[in-house]
Amino acid sequence: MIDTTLIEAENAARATALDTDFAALGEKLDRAGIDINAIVERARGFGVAVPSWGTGTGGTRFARFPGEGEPANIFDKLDDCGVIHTLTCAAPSVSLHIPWDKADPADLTAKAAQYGLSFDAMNSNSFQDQPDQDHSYKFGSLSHTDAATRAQAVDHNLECIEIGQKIGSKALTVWIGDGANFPGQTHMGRQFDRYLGSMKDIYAGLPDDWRLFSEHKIYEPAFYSTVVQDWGTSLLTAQELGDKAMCLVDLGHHAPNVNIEMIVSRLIHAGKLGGFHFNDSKYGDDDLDSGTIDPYRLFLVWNELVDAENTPGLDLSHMIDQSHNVTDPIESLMISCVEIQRAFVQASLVDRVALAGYQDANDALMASATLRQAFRTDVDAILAKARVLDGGAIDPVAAYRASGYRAKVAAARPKVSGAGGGIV
Ligand SMILES: [Mn+2]
Repeated sequence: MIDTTLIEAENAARATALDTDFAALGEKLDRAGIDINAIVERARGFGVAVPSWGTGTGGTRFARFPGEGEPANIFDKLDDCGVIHTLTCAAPSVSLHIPWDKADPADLTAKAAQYGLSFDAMNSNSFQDQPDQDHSYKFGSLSHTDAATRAQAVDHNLECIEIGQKIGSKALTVWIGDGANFPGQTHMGRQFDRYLGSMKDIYAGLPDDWRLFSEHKIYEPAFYSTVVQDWGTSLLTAQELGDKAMCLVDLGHHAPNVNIEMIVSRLIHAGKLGGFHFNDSKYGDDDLDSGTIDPYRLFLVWNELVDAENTPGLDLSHMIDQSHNVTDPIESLMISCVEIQRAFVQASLVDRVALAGYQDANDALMASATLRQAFRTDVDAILAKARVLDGGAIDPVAAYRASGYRAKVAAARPKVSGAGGGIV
């Protein structure tokens, strides 16, 4: 979908500047005892999964303004994911949402293979009703008071596992919209017990080499209480289910100012951190592009992850979960991949021996300065070099715009209606 000669031409125009910047950064890092090429290799080994639903324009509770050439189906979405990975070389997998992305598994794997893509965690959907389903999720799904509704939601999750097995996925993420809008509407204890019962039924159908991710969220669509409202409930769930059950942290699913990096540290301690949904937010679950609102928070999360990367058994799924309302989703996702990779690389520059010394000596000033020194390091040249070595673009957005991809697919894909709201 993106011509390699175009990438080469775009890179040629930027090669000299990159070499100059790379050499200067290499010298600077060398003075700190860091081999820049080793960091480039770390950057090259980094990957984050793109959410299939993120390739379309999202929306708010009020409206959705569709863009030109939006993907009409999962195969269009995979084409868009292929563009993102081709240019950034940092998005080698895709996370699917069922039933939105339901298709013949053989066709899915064939399409993904065209771009060297694989499939990360499957996402189930019991927060909206499908046209052909018997029981409504208006008052809940896995925690519904009605056993038949719960069974329907369990069966849907088992179907997601079945589809995932055919396309090489190894995990299921469960996020439910269940909760309450009013005090007294539900019995919070009995509702949680029903949820756990349903999760146990799903867990019983989980293959041995799979993991089940429990994703917490403080509010929305329920505005008084949600069943899995925070990492404590998520941890309780994962611990009660068993070894294959882990917690997934979505950066936007907390109250403002919550110390998410500390949650990360605690879940690592418990051996229950399984995955991430990256995004950024100002107020709530804003699903804004990663690293665009609070890049330091993203860095601090990565600081914990890099610090713990040699922890036995720690195997994280890195995924994006964003909604793009006013930008071209491909551009937003490319920028997000690069910003998440940037935070990972910056966290890799932290002098951990020095930091531990300052911490042990209670030198608060130098400890925090050690972190900020890594965060302030401009690693653009490392990220660009990593992309070039893997055939990607020095400037992914510029190359994408030069390719005219969006105009090309706009001519081929049907126009999508903007009617109705729609958070995705
Ligand atoms: Mn999420």
